Amino acid sequence: MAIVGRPNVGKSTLLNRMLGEKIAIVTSKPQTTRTRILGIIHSERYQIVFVDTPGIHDPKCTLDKALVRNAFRAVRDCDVIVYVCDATELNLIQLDWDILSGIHKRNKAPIVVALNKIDLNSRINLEEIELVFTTLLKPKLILPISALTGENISLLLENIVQNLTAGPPFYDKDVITDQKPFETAAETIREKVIVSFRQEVPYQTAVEITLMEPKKDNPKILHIQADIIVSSPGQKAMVIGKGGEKVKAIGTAARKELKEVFDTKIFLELWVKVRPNWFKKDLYIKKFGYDR
Ligand SMILES: Nc1nc2c(ncn2[C@@H]2O[C@H](COP(=O)(O)OP(=O)(O)O)[C@@H](O)[C@H]2O)c(=O)[nH]1
Ligand SMILES: [Mg+2]
Repeated sequence: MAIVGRPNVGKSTLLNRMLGEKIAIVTSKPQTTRTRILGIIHSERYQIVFVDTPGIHDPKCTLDKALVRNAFRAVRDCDVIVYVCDATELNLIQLDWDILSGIHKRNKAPIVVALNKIDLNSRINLEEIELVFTTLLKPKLILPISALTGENISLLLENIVQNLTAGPPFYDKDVITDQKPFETAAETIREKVIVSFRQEVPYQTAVEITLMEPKKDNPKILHIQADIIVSSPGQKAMVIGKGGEKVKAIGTAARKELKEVFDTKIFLELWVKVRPNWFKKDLYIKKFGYDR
């Protein structure tokens, strides 16, 4: 089943909430998620494979196009679609409807609409929203939820389970994501960069892990080397900061979280590198793993 919707509506938060673990990075900025991320829920009765997707929007550059492509790819082969909209942005509901129609053309799987962030807007007129969606598509359910507080999440999960098609389990019980350790490391570092900056830096940053192995002289410590890729010398100066302050803070925050994630001491080395306009170049988008 796939989680889709516009950027910043709370898709990754919902995935993490349903899994009870942080799999996908979450920030307050749109276009944080770049690839499809799998999360797997195991229970006695079922196994649900969730796909978190980048937000669907009007793509402006090569990277954006790849992100929207990744989202639609995930939609193509799933058996339930959870469409997330934002209860604080109901003025954009027409846009949601357009996207949902586009999805429906690609896949006729049952649709569950999750109206997220109701903790911020409890005075919604559900009937009005139902009217917008049911004129053409017939969603199985429109459910107000809060991914942040957990409201109605178990109800949502129940409805998803009811609409799943039965099949043999695909994954072992201890597998909860298809993200590889080096990808998790790169995403964790990228999250720390994104939250440290406004405007262009977050969208024009990539993280590439260049080394990840137990330290030679002390195998209990995981040695991670990563390049923070930016698209201009100005951005490089910003990410490094005065006297290296900024990159140091990013490193500290990332190391702290990576220690929890990998449950071991981390030796983290960060390098800031410029690849002019990398986000407009297919070669780099592929190299950094953002087109899949
Ligand atoms: N108040 C509130 N904020 C939320 C909720 N769900 C997500 N957010 C916030 O919305 C922002 C975007 O969330 P994210 O999961 O990254 O959105 P995505 O781009 O759709 O994956 C973050 O700042 C989240 O903390 C919710 O139910 N209530
Ligand atoms: Mg996301």
